[in-house]
Formats: sequence, C-alpha cells, structure tokens
Amino acid sequence: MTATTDGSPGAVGPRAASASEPTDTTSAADGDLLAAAERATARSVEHLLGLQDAQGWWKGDLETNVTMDAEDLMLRQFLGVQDADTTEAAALFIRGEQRADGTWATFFGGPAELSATIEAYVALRLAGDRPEDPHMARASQWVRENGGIAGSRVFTRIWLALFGWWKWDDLPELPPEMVFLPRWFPLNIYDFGCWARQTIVPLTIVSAKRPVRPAPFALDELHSDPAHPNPVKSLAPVASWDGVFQRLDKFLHAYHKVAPRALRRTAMNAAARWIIERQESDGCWGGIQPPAVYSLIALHLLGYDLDHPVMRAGLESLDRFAVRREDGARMIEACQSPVWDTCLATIALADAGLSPDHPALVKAADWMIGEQIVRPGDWSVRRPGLTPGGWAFEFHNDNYPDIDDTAEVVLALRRVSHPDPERLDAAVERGARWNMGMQSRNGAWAAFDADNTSPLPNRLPFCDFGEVIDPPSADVTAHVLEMLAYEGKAHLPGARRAVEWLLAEQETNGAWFGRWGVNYVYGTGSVVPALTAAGLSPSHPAIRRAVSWLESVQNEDGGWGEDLRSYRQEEWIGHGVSTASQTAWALLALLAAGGRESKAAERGVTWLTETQRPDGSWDEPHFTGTGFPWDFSINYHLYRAVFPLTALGRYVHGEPAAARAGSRKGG
Ligand code: R04
Repeated sequence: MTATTDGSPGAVGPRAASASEPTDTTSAADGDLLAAAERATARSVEHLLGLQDAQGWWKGDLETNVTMDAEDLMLRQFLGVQDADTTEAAALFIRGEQRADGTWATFFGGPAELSATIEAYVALRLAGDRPEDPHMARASQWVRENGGIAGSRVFTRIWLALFGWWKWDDLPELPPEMVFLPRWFPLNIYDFGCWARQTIVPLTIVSAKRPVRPAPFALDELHSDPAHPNPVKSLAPVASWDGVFQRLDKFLHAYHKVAPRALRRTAMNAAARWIIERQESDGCWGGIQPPAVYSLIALHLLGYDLDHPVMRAGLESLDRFAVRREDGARMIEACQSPVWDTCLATIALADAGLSPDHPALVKAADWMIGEQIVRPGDWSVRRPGLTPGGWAFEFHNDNYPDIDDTAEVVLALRRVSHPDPERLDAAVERGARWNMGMQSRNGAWAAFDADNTSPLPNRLPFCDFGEVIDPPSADVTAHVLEMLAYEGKAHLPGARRAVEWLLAEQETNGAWFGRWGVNYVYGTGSVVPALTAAGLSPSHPAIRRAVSWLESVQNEDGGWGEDLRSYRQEEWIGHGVSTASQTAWALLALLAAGGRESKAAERGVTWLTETQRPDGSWDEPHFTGTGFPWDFSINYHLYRAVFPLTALGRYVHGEPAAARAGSRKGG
C-alpha cells in the first residue's frame, strides 16, 4: 500500500504504510530486537497496570523545584499556621535538594538559580537552621556573590517584603483597579494567560495592602551590600518600551499614595469576589499551587479569618499538594496531573496491544468521561458562543480546561471499546467540537485560551518570571491536529490551516519548538506523527528534514536527550543525556515517518530495551517537562512509564489503526 500524498486523511496512507507486521522482519538481528522489544513491552504493561488507581486514573508525582516548598513554609509563617512536623519534613526535602556548592537549581543537573537559592535559604532559616551552619553559609555566600536579594525575581522579593526583608516601595506596582479595565483596554486581566491572571489578581490586593509581619530574624547576609540593599538602576530611554513601562510604574507608585480610598476598597472587593468565584470544589484555585497561595494571603488581608470556609478549604487543599517520600521528606507538587497521566497511560496501553475492552482501559475511560467539563470558564470570555466540553489537567480545575488535555483525552477514549458507546461518542464529539472552537485566528492552538497574544503583559516590570501570555504552540497544535485526523476531520478547513501553520513554524534545522515539553525533541516528536496522521506523506520534505534532524542529534548510546538549557543556550539544542521519554518522542516521529526499519529507530529501541529496569519502568532523574521555558521545569514521574511504552508498542504493533471514527465516517 502506498502513502497518500494529496493530503487526504483517513484509513489509507502513512499509518497503514508504516504498520508493518511484527513477523515481517528480515534478519535474525531484527528478530532478536523485536523479541526484546516485545519482552520490554510486556514488562512495561505490567508495571503501568500496577500503578492504576482503583478509580481508574493514573497520577505520577509532579516534581518541580524547592520554591514550592519554601513558599509553602513562608505562607504558613505569614498566616501563623506553622506546625513543627510539617516544617521539619519540608526542611528535610529542601536540604536534600541542596548541592555541594550551597545552591539550589530549578531542575536536575541545572545551573544554580538565585531566586530558588534565596527562597530555600529563607525557608531553612524559618525551620531553625543557623546562618553559620556550613550548608547555610555556603548558600548565603553564593547569593551575595551573585547579585543578592536585589537580583532576585519579583515573586521572591514580594515574599521577602511580607516579612520586612525588602521594601514594598522597591517592588513594581500592581494596582487592584486593574480588575475594572474592560476587555478591550490594554492590560486588562484577560490579556494575561490564565495562570498569570489567577496569580496577579490576588497579588493586586497584596500590593495595595503592603503588609509586613516582621520575622524573628534579619536577613542582611543575603544582600550583596547591606548598606545599599537596592542599588539604583538608571531608567531606560523614554522612547523605548522598557522606558515607557518604567515610567508607568513610577506613575503607579505615585498613584498608590493618593489612590481614592473608596475606589481602592471597591476594587479590592471586586478582586476578592473574582477570586472566590473561582475557588474549586476542593478548595484550590486552578489546580495549581501559586494562585492558591496568593489567594489565601489576599483574602486573609481583607479580613477573612482562618476558619472562614473559603480559607479553611483553601488551606486544606494545599495539604493535598504534599507528597511524603520514604525518608519522611515532604515535597510539594506545583500541580497534579491525573487527567494528563490517565490519557497518556490509556494510549500507551492501547499501543502496547491491550485489548480495547480490557477492564483497565474501560475503567480509565469511565473516569475520564466523568471528568469532562460541561460549564463555561474564563476561556468563554474570548469564545462566548462556544459550547463547553473540554478536560482539565488536574482533578479540580473546572474553570480552566485545556486544549492539550482535551485532544489527548479524545485520542485516548477512541482507543477504548466502551460498553456504552453512545456515551463515549457524545463525550468525544463535545470535546472535539470544543477544541475546534478554541482555535486561534492564526490557525494554531494554545494551551488554555484563544488569541491570548497581547505583547503588553510581558513588558510590565512586574512580569520578570515565566510566561504571562498563552500564545499558540506547535506541540499543542500538533496534538489537536492528530486528534482531528483520527476523528476523520483532517480535511476540514481548520485542520488544513493547522497543517499550514505547522509547516511554516518548522525551524531551519528541521525541528519544532517544544513549549510544554523539553524541547525540540518534544516538539518534533509531537508534530511529525500529527502531520502524517493528517495525510502528509513520509516523503514530504518537511518530514524528511525532521527525520534528518533527529538522526543528527541521536546520542552515541542510541538514545535521545535534550537539556533544559536548550531554551537559552543553542549548544544544548537536541543535546543532553539520553532519557527514556525523549528517546520515546524521537521514536514516535521516526515510526510515524515510516522509519521502523531504520538504523536510528533500531538503535533507539535497543536503548529502551537495554535501559529498562527489572520492574518494567525506566529511571529518569532529568526533567523533560516544561511549565515555562527555562524558568519553570517539570519532572513528570509517569513520563518514564508511558512514553517508552507507546514507542515500543508502536514499534512492535505498528502505528495505531486509522481512527474508527474516521473510517466510520469514511474520512
Ligand atoms: C503538558 C501539557 C499540558 N498542559 C500544560 C499543563 C501543565 C501543568 O503543570 C503546570 C502548569 C502551570 N501553569 N502555571 C503554573 C504551572 C505549574 C505547573 C505556574 C507555575 C508557577 C507560577 C505560576 C503558575 F506545574 Br509562579 C499553567 C498544556
């Protein structure tokens, strides 16, 4: 069977062409590799099945960095709700993450990071560690030599200001009156990505209130020059963006002193109402830790006391973000990933050859269907007419379903034969429709929002950390396109525009940027299978260039790895220690491009079979997930179990068959 080259989706084409039967092997070496891959697949299936919760979901730990733990301790200190056991368990974790030079990084093997080191140091001091203890002295010396508190990010200095260690006047302003800006006005709250919006709305209250609850000790050892904690910086030229926003900030500082009391109060009350309306049923905000922490502080400052139901539920939800390790250490998850992990695990098990009516898959499908969000959310502001039907990443985040999870859940549900097929079909169709409605004007998809592309939020002096807008990305666009192709919708104009956008977005080296996974290996591993599913021939020049790029960056050992530093430092692009998930992503692209018999694919599969642990999983200390490129990195502990299985499964059994929906509807 030949691949289609006319761009038509459906049952024929690259999928079928590359789906060679396992018995098709020609040499003894191939046969050995196939047998090894089959054994590895079987072990990995057993391992993954053993991790499923009785309710049908999977959830691996979501590991980020010690700022989560430090901020949790600072919050408890600020609210006066510390307890010795929690403090010691958190301190144990933070100490365990410190490196020999006294610093902390924000990802495994990464460079020392000033803000994280300051926050971790402060948390340990709150836990009772003394400045003269050797591990503390090493940390403070490094901080002093690398810019001190003055060089840290705005968030870090806000935390310090709460305890009187930094002056509020030396922080950018974030006036609560912002919440009154209408949708069309620059810098209204809906110009920010949803995670930034949920963080800044509570911080407007904190910024207006400027609370100080002095801590039991000074922190002079963290200033490069304690006599001048905040060295004066000169203003950028008036005619530059930086100059304009610096002057806006100066104006807002002046305004802070004269802001009409009644207006401020009304604005803060409006912000509080906005926050409370968005509290989830389990007490958290957006399923992510930072908004929850700042919302609790803000509401507390407005007089909500600790046993107000909103506060109690919020504080209790924070405890559910804590993971206890075997050694007693307490690690805070920035966020929890059950929906994401469950759809990826379902896909992996289906790729591995589990029967579509296997009880584990049916259970997972039932659970996923129950998680579908059928009410409007913040996304409705930009798509008011669109019927809800997306999925969020977390257990509780009904206000912020995301496009990525929705695409993958739809792909996963289609791999299951459910005893109530109409129920599954209805959920899938609603999800696919919601995704189509969330397409941005440029033909691509972002994570949570449509057309969230204003350049202004990034210009605010306040926004010096992470991403603050949610523009479309290649990885999410690819996942939606792949889903549409399997749904038999690759011929629709929306899908064709996505193909064009992806082709235009390819880098000159042949790779695609990875926004939510590290980095070009993730982007390329997402885009190639989507383009071929949408009917692009494996011989299309874009696919060939992508394959060549992957082959050019394959490690000597046969695996693939790409360091997080690739987000800033070109020499790391495509390079890094081989990891299981990144090797799997590269393989997904090679297999989708018809390269099953290629040397590169065989070496990759060999790497996976040889590095598998006896229990069927893989070790993966390196972070391969991205929260914000460079600034916030994630080690998804289930990635090492799901992506290698998908890759091995597709190597053994071939690519997933063309979507049943697609064949049912005739493409
Ligand atoms: C893998 C793709 C699924 N989807 C993205 C979801 C990622 C989940 O992890 C996180 C998401 C987060 N958002 N915002 C934060 C965050 C952390 C995560 C966040 C972090 C720090 C600060 C404010 C917000 F772990 Br300060 C969306 C596409």
